[in-house]
Amino acid sequence: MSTPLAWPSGTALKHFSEIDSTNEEARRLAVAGERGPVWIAADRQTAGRGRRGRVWESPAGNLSASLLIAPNKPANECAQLSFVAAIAAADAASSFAPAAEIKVKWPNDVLADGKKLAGILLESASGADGALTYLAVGIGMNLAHFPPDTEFPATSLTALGIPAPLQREALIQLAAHFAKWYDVWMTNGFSPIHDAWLARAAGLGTRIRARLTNEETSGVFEGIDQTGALILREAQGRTRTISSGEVFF
Ligand code: BT5
Repeated sequence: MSTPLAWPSGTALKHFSEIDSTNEEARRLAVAGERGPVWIAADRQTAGRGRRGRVWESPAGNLSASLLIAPNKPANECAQLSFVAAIAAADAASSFAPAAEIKVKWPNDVLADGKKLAGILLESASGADGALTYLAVGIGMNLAHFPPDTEFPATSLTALGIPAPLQREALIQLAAHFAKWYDVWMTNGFSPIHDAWLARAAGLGTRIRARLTNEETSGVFEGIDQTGALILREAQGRTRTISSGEVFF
């Protein structure tokens, strides 16, 4: 398949040189009635966020962007879009770093040569009927810089020896790949996304450590189920599915 380079038709773009968080801007736009699709990109974020209130370092030179959409699907199905985003970000990264080993790490990070290159944060709000009023798919990719002191080691395209693409070029790749995989998901559901994600999964079949809310466990990473939960074979062959947590190899 040739690399899609075109900006997805019908999708708007809002660019900021500096913003608190592109996910926060998506929320503000949604509150004001905007339903997208619109990509919100910033050269740098002053309050970039990760999951569970963690900080996402977003200096100028990296890619910080969020897609605001309102898929007409239930919230639990929309959560699958974090896997769509991970595959899209991995494909975009591969287009710039064809020689690097680009993998996805559960639940939705992108690794380059075993280190974190990109992170994904989905945020949404639902109406009284339970349907999503908006979804923000936030993606940060380390084009030029990475923080040196993270719990899980990080990297950037520059650190891999690749001249960092301009943020605009990286965003076009990301938006194009996301649109391609979003269409696959809309048309055929999660199954092809599940397969595409597993084909890129880091640590599959190896022993991993999983940190859950109140405990840590370890076992063999056997795959993900049809909801995206991680399947872990613990000692004594007991299989467990984990729907949220952190994993370490
Ligand atoms: C994530 O969280 O990986 C989700 C990151 C999402 C960022 C995008 S940027 C556009 C949009 N707007 C936002 O405000 N956010 C989204 P998590 O898995 O919780 O990882 C956070 C952890 O990764 C931190 O606690 C650090 O240890 C580490 N970290 C922080 N900045 C990093 C970076 N630039 N590269 C690699 N690791 C980083």
